[in-house]
Amino acid sequence: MLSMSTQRKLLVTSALAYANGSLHLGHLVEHIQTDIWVRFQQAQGHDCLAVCGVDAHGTPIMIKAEQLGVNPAELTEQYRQQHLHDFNDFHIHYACYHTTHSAENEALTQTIYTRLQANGDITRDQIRQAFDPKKNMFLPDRFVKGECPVCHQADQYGDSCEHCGATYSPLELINPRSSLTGATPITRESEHLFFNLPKYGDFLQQWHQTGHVQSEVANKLNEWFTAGLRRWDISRDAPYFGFEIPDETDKYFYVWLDAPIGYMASFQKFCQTHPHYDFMDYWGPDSDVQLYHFVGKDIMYFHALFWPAVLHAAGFRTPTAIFTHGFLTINGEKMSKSRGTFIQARTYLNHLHPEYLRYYYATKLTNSVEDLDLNFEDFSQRVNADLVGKVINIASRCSGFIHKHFDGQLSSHCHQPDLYQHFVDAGQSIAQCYEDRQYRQAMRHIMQLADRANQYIDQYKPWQLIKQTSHTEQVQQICSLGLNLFRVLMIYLQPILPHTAEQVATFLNCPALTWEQRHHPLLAHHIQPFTPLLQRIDPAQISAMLDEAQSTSETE
Ligand code: B3M
Ligand code: ZN
Repeated sequence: MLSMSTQRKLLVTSALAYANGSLHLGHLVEHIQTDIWVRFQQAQGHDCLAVCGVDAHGTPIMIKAEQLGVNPAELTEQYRQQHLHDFNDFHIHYACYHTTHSAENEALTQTIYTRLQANGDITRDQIRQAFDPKKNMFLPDRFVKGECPVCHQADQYGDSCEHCGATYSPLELINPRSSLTGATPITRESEHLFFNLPKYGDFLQQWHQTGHVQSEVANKLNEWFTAGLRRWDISRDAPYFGFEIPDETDKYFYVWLDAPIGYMASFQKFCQTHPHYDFMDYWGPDSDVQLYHFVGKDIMYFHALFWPAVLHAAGFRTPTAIFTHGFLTINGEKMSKSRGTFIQARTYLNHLHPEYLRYYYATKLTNSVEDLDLNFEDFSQRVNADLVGKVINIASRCSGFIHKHFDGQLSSHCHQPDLYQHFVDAGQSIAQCYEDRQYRQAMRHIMQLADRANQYIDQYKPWQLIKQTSHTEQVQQICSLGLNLFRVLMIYLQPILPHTAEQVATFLNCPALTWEQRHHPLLAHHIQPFTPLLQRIDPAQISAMLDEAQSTSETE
């Protein structure tokens, strides 16, 4: 175990998914990336917690609840439960998976807003917006559609054109219409509240230049500084599903103000049942806890600009770092319902082992913002060749001899101490790859070790040696070392394959597979009978999943 002086305290988050839809394989890129990193930190002996939850507010959720004839709070709670079930089955663990529609989040949002007001950071201004006269509500940009004012492509959203990339205001669309009622929107003025983001420009530039964001993100953020920071509109008019702004009439906090505060609320909810964790120890201005947010590149803007400025202005600590990742593509393209590649988490779980996807994503994930592609042929090939053919195969090749000829007893002698030490020493660089979120590199290194273990078994051929009674003891030593090398590999794969790692600890009748355990080989040790741990993927499983995805998309 680490000494208390080197033990780190970490709080890690994933983005709060909107509570108006099921989790899909795209969401899982981030949640698996986060869970692997958290499990790695825990395997190192650090006090590392992950919190998350659902993002419950905003117009889309309000509209969906209305269309379904249910209360938005009930709808978001149903999705929160569904997400939790999916996470559980993917072995993704959050210390608390809360909701932004909570008393904790409302109180924290009000505290932060009151402090921003006290700083003089909140101002008021009239703005002109698209208003649906039939629905009697202001329309968010994505609820107005029309002809792009630049390339004249029809049926474009009110904020940007998917055809030519132009950005504009909904009021500039040609022949605009409300996507809620089809009505032609009118322009109406209303008073909005703004956060003085430009006041924190110098703080943010300094924050970006001191390692809190990846370099490619810092470069992107520079573009926004060059364009000039603008005050941030943090209010929305009724009707809206969110928190009412104190001392205002029919005005609500914009969903993106209270959404990241949801990280704080989720941790506060956790503290309510874990009294030895102190909220201000983690979120106070002098906190020495390391706070990391994993986010997708589409929402890096909110997490690297608004969020640190709001935290700093309100007198709370700022994040240690924002870890930004790319998007998932399937067979080289965006997930698409029409192409049958919009795959929900539950659809995958109905047909395939969750740790296959955890492993496959790990073989693709780096600490850059580049996208990662899921190709199902490659997916099957990698899982079958690497996990089943290389790693699990070591155990199945060796355990038979140990049970059939040695009654489950491992040798008291390490056949090749240098080879075992080589595996132990690799733990340093593999740990660094995990720490740096270079999972692809870590998987390559681990599979190289698996090749080395299989070469060792092939070199000594226990299946031939066992036929010569004079070599019986050597067979026990060779297979015992094979199983100890397998155990070290599973220690390194534990963050990826947590459930299989637990099964291996049971099979090898040993303590949980932590990093430190690799220094203690199992000698003169009794093991349990080997049970098949991971099976090869059958192509029929993939096609059954894709058929279900297609039919799910058609019925939605
Ligand atoms: N709900 C967008 C998304 O689902 C938004 C994230 C909030 S994180 C505070 O990716
Ligand atoms: Zn256009």
